[in-house]
Amino acid sequence: MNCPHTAAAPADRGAGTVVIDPMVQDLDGETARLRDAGVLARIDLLGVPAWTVTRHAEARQLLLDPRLVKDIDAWGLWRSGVVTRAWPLIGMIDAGRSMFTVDGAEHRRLRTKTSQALTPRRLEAIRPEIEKFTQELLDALDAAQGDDGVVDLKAVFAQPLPMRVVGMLMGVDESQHAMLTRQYKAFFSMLTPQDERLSLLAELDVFYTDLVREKTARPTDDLTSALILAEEGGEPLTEEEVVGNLKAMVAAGHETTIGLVLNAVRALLSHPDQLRKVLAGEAGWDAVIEETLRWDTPTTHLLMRFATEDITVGDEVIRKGEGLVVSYRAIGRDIEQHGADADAFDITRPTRNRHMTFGHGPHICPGAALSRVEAGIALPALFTRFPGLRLAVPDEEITKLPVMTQNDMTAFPVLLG
Ligand code: STR
Repeated sequence: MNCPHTAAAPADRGAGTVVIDPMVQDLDGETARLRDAGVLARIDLLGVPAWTVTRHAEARQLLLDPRLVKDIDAWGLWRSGVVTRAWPLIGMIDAGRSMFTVDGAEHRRLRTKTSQALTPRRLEAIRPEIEKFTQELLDALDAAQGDDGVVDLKAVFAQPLPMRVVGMLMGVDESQHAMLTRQYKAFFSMLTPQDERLSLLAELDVFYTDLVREKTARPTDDLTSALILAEEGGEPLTEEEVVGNLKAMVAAGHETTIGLVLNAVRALLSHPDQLRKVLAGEAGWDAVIEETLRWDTPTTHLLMRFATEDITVGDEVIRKGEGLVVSYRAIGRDIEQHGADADAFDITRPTRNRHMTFGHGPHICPGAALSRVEAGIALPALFTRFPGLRLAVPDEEITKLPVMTQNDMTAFPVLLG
């Protein structure tokens, strides 16, 4: 078996294995194949075998199961040296010590301040700033129209907005936003050679470590400074832990929200009857946001958890040491959860709020409320300013970036009307 990224050929993957396409040529077809492969399906990630869970109910249960952990040292293929840092997806798992990679009591210690800073109530305080960024970027959209009137909604609007918001929150200066956008684009792209990915991750570590040292010397009112300062009577986070949380926040905070905003715009433009309902006030923007989160999840697959014991799921057993991916896109299309028409975008669907796109259990997305606030400001502002907004190319011509874990478009060319 051809397996270029690993030190040795992995064990037989069996006939039912779904090979995840690094070029993301047919996301809907792949999602359907995963669903057909079973509640628990075997997948191949660039030559590395893993399990994935494709159903809402079972994922919910597994995400609460303490026998599944984030610690990469619990992964048999890693311990045995079959998977190494040469594997292009390693940065999704071996991302440094942070709330993303630790479980149990230590996880609570790492995460509490971040989740407290991101409650709906606390977020009300930054709403005016998000509104201001949004208005500035709408002006930028207007100004960026080419001679043919075409402008890329991704590059000019959907991408910079979440970067500004998470930058403000974490205290990352605006002069660094373009660099970070470039680095994360290369990090996620499967076209980036692995040695380049590893060196850009090392550069980012230097950047974030410098930032944390600067905030340690001169704390401000951002979340990075708050993470550095000890709780009254409590243990402060180590520098490595602050850096880990900071990079997780910046990576997650900007990448996933791009998808949410763009996918919502795309869904509305391709379902004009539903857009009309929203603009007429017959349905809320919150319904658009929740149905988009369910139907076109920003995260396709979340890597990875490892079994510390054998875990039985229906007829299958995840053996101790094996890896489990959560396939959020397939879970959003689960017909048991959302009905036989789960593949249809319908903002009036009764189950639209009952999706699991932000995960479940201890690691549930701490930024969920923030992303809802961002999309809840950006979407109405965009359609109010440009009521004639439309795609500049046929919808079928929109392509996905070669990113295996995120649902990310290359570009989204629009006419502002
Ligand atoms: C990217 C690389 C890095 O330096 C740190 C992290 C940790 C958080 C991860 C992030 C990663 C990739 C995208 C993730 C994010 C948490 C939420 C986000 C997985 C590995 C999602 O897509 C849900």
